[in-house]
Amino acid sequence: MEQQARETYRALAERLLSAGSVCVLTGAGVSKESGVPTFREADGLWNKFRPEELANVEAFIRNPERVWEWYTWRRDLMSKVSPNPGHIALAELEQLLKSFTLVTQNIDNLHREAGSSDVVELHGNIQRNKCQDCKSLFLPDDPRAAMQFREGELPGCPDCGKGLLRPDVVWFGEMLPEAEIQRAWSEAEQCEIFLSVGTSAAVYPAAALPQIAKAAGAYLVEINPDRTDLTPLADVHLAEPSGVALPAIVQAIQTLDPEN
Ligand code: BJW
Repeated sequence: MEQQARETYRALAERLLSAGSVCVLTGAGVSKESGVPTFREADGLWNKFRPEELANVEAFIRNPERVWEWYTWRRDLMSKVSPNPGHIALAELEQLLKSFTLVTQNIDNLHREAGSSDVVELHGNIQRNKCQDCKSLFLPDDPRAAMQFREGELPGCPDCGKGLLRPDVVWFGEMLPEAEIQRAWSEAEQCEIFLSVGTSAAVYPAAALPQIAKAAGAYLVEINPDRTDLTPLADVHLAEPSGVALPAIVQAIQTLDPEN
């Protein structure tokens, strides 16, 4: 690492160690190095598939088989990948810092698999199902529910007996889970440092969180190899993959504070 980059990471490590509270928002870019595709990059999902046919309720009502086929493919893909050094570094930061909140837009469960114990999932989790009608939730190991879609066999809700099960993810036009968005909002408002990592910051309300943090006086750090609409607002833009930048931050903290 060059001297100037080393100095940037050292200065950030000092700020993080002395901060009262740190809030991190992650997006699809954090899981890219694990092999999970992003959405809006040239090779992203929304350049191959139409969100209006797959990620909204009307599409599910019109053609549940098509939506289930797509989510079964993605569930299968996500079940085969592992956390990368970026996920692991975030789990380490939870241990190293005084007060640390991890908010994610990702549905892939990789933050938990990496060891993060407290993850605020804004867009749900692909491992769970929920009933489209009565909203009952079903965990992957629930013995009552036929959790998987098989061709010609749409899973029905064992609670209400009427609705279709669907993946417990947030589609366009749907509200985010109330407790999660409220917690993320209040952490963004009161944190001293906000890190926006691997997200295009294009989808609201998640994209408002770094803006809220900055407006409330937080030091804003963006980690993304590319520029986004957020970049001009950021106090520091680390133009690196998160699997490089986040472990470098952890290493800089450990160098400053060898007890950890
Ligand atoms: C790396 C990297 C590496 C690459 N390291 N980085 C007009 C204005 C404002 C808002 C709206 C509007 N029209 C409609 C809306 C609302 C809408 C919205 O925001 N739309 C925008 C697109 C304009 N939002 C909603 O509908 C939300 N609900 C809502 O607002 O409710 C209130 C309401 C109710 C009724 C009517 C209207 C409003 C719900 C949003 C749900 C989003 N759902 C998805 C799918 C989830 C399930 C699934 O996965 O199938 O969530 S869409 C998709 O986008 C997914 C993601 O979580 C989300 C964000 O994407 P993310 O994570 O930022 O990924 P990318 O691909 O965009 O970016 C990746 C980044 O990584 C890139 O920048 C790379 O450079 C970077 N990168 N490698 C670090 N190694």
